[in-house]
Amino acid sequence: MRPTQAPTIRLSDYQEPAFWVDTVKLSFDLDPTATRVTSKITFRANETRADGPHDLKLDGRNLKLITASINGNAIPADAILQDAEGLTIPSDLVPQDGFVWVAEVEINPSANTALEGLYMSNGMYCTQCEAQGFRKITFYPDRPDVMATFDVEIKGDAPVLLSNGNKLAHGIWHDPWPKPAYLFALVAGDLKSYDDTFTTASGRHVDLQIFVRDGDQDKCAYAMDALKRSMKWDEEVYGREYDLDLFMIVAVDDFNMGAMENKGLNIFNSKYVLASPETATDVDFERIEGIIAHEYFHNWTGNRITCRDWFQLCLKEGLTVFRDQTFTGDMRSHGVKRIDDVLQLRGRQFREDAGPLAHPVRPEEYIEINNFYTATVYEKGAEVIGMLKLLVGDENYRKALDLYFDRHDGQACTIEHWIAVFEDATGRDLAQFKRWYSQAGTPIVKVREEFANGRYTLHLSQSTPPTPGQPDKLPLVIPVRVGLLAGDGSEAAPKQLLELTQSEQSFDLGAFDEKPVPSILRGFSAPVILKHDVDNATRAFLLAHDSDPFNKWEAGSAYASDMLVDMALNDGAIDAAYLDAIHAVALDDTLDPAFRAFAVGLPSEEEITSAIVALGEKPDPDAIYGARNALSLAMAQKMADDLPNLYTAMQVDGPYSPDAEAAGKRALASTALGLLTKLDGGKTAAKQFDNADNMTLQISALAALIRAGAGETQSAAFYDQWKSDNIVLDKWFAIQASCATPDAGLDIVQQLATHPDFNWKNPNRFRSLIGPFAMNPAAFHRIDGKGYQFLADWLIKLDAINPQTTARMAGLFETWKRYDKKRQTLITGQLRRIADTKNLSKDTSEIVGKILG
Ligand code: 0A1
Ligand code: ZN
Repeated sequence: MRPTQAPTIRLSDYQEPAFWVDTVKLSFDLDPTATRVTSKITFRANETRADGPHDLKLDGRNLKLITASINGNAIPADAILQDAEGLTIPSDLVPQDGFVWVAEVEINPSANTALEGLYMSNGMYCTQCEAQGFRKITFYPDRPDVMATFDVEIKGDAPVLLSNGNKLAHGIWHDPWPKPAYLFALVAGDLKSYDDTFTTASGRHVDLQIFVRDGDQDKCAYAMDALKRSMKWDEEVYGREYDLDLFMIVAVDDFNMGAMENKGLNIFNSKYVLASPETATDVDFERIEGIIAHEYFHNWTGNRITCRDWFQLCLKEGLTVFRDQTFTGDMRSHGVKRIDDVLQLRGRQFREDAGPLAHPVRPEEYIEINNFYTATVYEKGAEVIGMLKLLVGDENYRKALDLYFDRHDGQACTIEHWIAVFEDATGRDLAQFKRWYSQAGTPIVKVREEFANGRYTLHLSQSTPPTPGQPDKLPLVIPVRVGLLAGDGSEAAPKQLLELTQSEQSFDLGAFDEKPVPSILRGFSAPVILKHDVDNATRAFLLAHDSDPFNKWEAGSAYASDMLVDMALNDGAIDAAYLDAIHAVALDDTLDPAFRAFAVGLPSEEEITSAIVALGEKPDPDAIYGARNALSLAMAQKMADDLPNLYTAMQVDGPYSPDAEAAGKRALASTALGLLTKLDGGKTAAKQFDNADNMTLQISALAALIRAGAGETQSAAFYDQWKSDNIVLDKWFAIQASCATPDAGLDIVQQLATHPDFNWKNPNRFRSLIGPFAMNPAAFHRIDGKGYQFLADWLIKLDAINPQTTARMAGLFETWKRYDKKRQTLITGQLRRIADTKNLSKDTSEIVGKILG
């Protein structure tokens, strides 16, 4: 492997800057290929840095420097040391107690295909500055602990000229809240706005605006409603009010991530804003609600209190994800939301934690920070907050958060500050708990039950497997929520929270007449792998009786998973008792349809693969695909008489509404449709497709047909109907790649990659084809290695124009060690080919290097 040239940045090397910044004035003269940016920056000495005199070091990439001055004195060109990463002005030209820096630079937004800094998207100017994009706009100490107020003037022809803060005049903006440069934003273009207002708890009138392309205004109502609900929720649940006169959201089509929380001017990937019943599914509506909330919540957790350095990313992301998850639970159903979140966590974060890219929630080193916007930082980061809340209790959690906002408003903080507010607010020592931030890997908790002399005891042990760079692990504080069920399914004792802090620990749970059935790790109270030998009868019992929705679902899911593993590895048989149990759940009208949809949906091929790997076996993607198909066919046959009724009962009358209840019904109807399609040759699905008046019904019918190896007519009709709507067209690409049968998959995606609408330079379009294909295990892991070659070809091509998205997608190869020798050789061959590519970005080089180990 080619050694990477880029330096490693370490948390232990953190040093405050030599100069702080108080104010920034920016003036933009917009031009698609030659935008001029003038910056006037007031620097102040950092009194704690007595190790001077200090040079002035400013970050800057791809900038053409026109002029620079300090306190009005032009700096001679030969006194400026400039390289690819920035410039240095020697200390003798830098007044050490503070000075005003003025510079003019020229940049080329049209040439910016990496979508970091200032770039063009469909004729509009927009920015992305997190993590280090501001340095592509002008020279600056581009680090989050440097916080300043910003004044911005934008000159350009566009009718809409936006930046952060409050609007003073057309193109003139003032942001009174000191912020790091990564929260800077600018948007200019021919945009239309969808407007509303919000009055905060203390009576501040806030104008709300969502900016979109002309014609898309009628797809903003849901996002606006979600925004208003988020604003209210943050006031009610966290006591946090909005702090400007204006809150704006802009939808852009070319965006590397989901959305960005720039102060007062959130920029969104258009697919997470625009929604109508005809174009967006129930899942899209829920995601839009969650992401709108997430970005809005950052106003306090991220913007008012930001991160001292990028190692502290989880300080804002873990907390903000936790907040958006709670919000969605409050808006919909906590039980169902928890199942969904854990599925994501296991599918993405456990996978990451078990492979070569494993890293702690607070990493200690990186080469490219953009590579650390990971499931571990975000999702495991949120789990850590959830555990903390569970351990200290709801009231103490609120007390600690109040203290956090009081104490640190306007500051750039670390995890140490965060932990300290909990220690100070609760008096609890969190030194051991803090290991969750530094120790990578998913802990394994083993359970042994003992019932002796009428007393019931749980013996728990914990261990965390080694991860790269961390061979030895210490015990963590693991909150284990436990319920005990009596033989009739009732709760035999009040539920308890056990705190597992040692490697091995026993918990005497009291005296009982008969051995209770434990329901362990209720609500998935900690992000661990639970190992507990439970027989199928107990699983069926828990599936029928557990009052905890998560564990009720988990019992059925584990039952199915064990069976599928046995089928895939040993040609094992289908257990009739499972079919009985799941049949009963499917028809149980006392249960929420959304819950039933999760319970009846089988574990994914990815989940079955992980379960096989956990047994130390090699997964065979075809056998897994076959086992899953066989079990769902058996389920369909078992429920044959009831499926049509269930399907009919779950139809929602009246105009489409994305609310949780209607969405839950449609989710169960779609599960039923998937099973029905196995019995009726696609008749019901074809009918649903023809009659669908909303995207949820239309696409679920198409998916069922494609999975059955059919649906060609419908796919063509879908394309014709939606070819001018990019967000829907992405779905068309994705559904064909993800639902393709193993044999057909590669041909289909190869053909789609030559489709005139496969505009691969657009990250959404690229992801919509390449991602779902690589997550379709039996199609991707073809034994001839052509799936791997396809992915590698596209990663190499994309890296030349967009390193960030390429690096993220290179992570699709992270599981190569799970597979047999032949596949391992094929995958590593492709990884080496990528690594050896000339001028490979440091983003992709870091990821591929780590995956290869
Ligand atoms: N902070 C944003 C996501 C985001 C992160 C990185 C980006 O570029 C590297 C862009 C956006 C969020 O959490 O929503
Ligand atoms: Zn975020």
